[in-house]
Amino acid sequence: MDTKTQGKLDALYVEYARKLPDRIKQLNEQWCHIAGQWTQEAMQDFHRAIHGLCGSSGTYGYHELSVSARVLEVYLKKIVEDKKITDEEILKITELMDEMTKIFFISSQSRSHPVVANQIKSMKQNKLIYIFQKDKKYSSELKKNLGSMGYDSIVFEDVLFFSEAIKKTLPGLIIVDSDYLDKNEMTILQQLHQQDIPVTLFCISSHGDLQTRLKAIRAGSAAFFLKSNELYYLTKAVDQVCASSVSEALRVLIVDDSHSLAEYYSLILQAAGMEVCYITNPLDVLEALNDFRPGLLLLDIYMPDCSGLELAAVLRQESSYAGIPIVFLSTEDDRFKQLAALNLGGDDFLTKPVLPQHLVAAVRSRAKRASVLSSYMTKDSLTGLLNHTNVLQHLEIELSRASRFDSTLCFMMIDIDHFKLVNDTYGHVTGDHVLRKLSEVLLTSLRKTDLAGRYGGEEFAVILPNTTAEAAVELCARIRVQFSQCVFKTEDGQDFSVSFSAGIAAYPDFSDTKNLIKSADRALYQAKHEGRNREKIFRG
Ligand code: GH3
Ligand code: MG
Ligand code: MG
Repeated sequence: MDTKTQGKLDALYVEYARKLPDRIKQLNEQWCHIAGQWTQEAMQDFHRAIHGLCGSSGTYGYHELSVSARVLEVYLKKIVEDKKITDEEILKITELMDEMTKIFFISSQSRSHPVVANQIKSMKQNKLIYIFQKDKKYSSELKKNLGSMGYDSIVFEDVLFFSEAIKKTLPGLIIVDSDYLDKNEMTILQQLHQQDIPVTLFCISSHGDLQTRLKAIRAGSAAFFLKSNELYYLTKAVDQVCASSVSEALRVLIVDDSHSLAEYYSLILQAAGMEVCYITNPLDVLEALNDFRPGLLLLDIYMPDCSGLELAAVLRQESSYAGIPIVFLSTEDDRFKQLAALNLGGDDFLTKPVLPQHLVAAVRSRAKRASVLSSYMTKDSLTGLLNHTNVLQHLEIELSRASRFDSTLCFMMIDIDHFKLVNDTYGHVTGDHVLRKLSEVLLTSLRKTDLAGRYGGEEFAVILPNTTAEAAVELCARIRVQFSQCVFKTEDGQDFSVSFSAGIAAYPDFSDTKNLIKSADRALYQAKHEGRNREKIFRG
């Protein structure tokens, strides 16, 4: 973790410690007031305050205080639910308050400053891949492919070098040929697993029989690939596991009414390489979801105005947010409440105080699973780009954002020239290659915020937020030239290349999706009409 993040974390600790004595004092005053003049509302506020103290004090290293606040919190919860209080209960709470205050004064001297820096350092995405493979031709091809996607890989043929390397640097992924699974290497891999070392294992093999597949499973392999299949599928899967430079950093939206905790969590997640935005008012969530487009929501349960559970229920009823994973974060350790939270559409439940490494691991694993699942639903299976429906959905979202921020946006339709001829001359399989190549060129040429989709058979759509018509034309021309320079090979070794035509329309020239699409389509038609291999813009 960089020193800047550590500095900010330190500042949060100092600030928390500075305010804590006052906070304890205020809680005592609050309780004195309630004991003298009981109301249900005042009791709810008090319960919430103790609940907040319980979560935050644990996070900032006041463990004893957190434990004693938890005891008080559980007691208060029952009273809030009963909506009445007896004299004995008042006495008991006074006793628990005194106990907690005493513990605070005794334990604050010995507070442990959690070591955050080192724990998080190892949580960054690991882009190193070890390949265990004897077939030099295959491994060099694989290495090249992975390299083009931003991964470093090292090829091993010998177990000695491999076990030495593993001791020095852990890779993010190991790709092993099934030929190795009978020998010593297997033991090394099993040891990794037994030590709970988070390295994913992929198995590649020349044989797809059940015995080989079982061997792979027993070695802990997460996926199995036939070497005769195209490398495309393997590298795609690698990318899904390791998240490449092309795919966006994980975006997490935190909703927690405590400023200090929300900031603390965001620093931890940022240090682990994620993009984070937090809000402290749950009523701002829809706006934040729209503007920030998170891949995961970290939701505190107890908040004034609207609880995390209610918020989750609302989001689950809205189809555009139904797929977003939710991780609940709360001091709630009541199993039934947790189950209710999961029932309401939560994907996981973390109990405060959460250790930084648990927070990062939970967020990452939930987000990864959701993105694999949703990629099956939202992505085109041949190219991995957005599918037709999703292009339309995203265009809608981006347009409304552009209009709110008074910004520009371009929509681009791309259609491959004479593609029917490519299929007829070289075959459908070669045609599919061309489609995948175009999607690859698109993905590598676009910015993180741009969106590319397969609009139809050999038609592609690109959404370019924050882009003027002139810039879009320039970008399109660059992509077009790059694509037309790609050389394809037929099965009998013949070389050929392919071009495309494109139509562009811009917001605010056209202000709704329907007109934007229609105008881009018209421009495309014009480009075809004028001789293909060109881009046109429709100005109305
Ligand atoms: P133009 O330059 O006017 O666009 O001519 P074209 O031949 O590209 O246009 P047309 O719309 O007549 O043909 C599109 C072809 O795209 C027909 C169809 O077989 C092919 N196609 C559509 N989807 C796929 C696919 O998934 N794989 C392959 N290989 N071909 C596809
Ligand atoms: Mg077409
Ligand atoms: Mg075409």
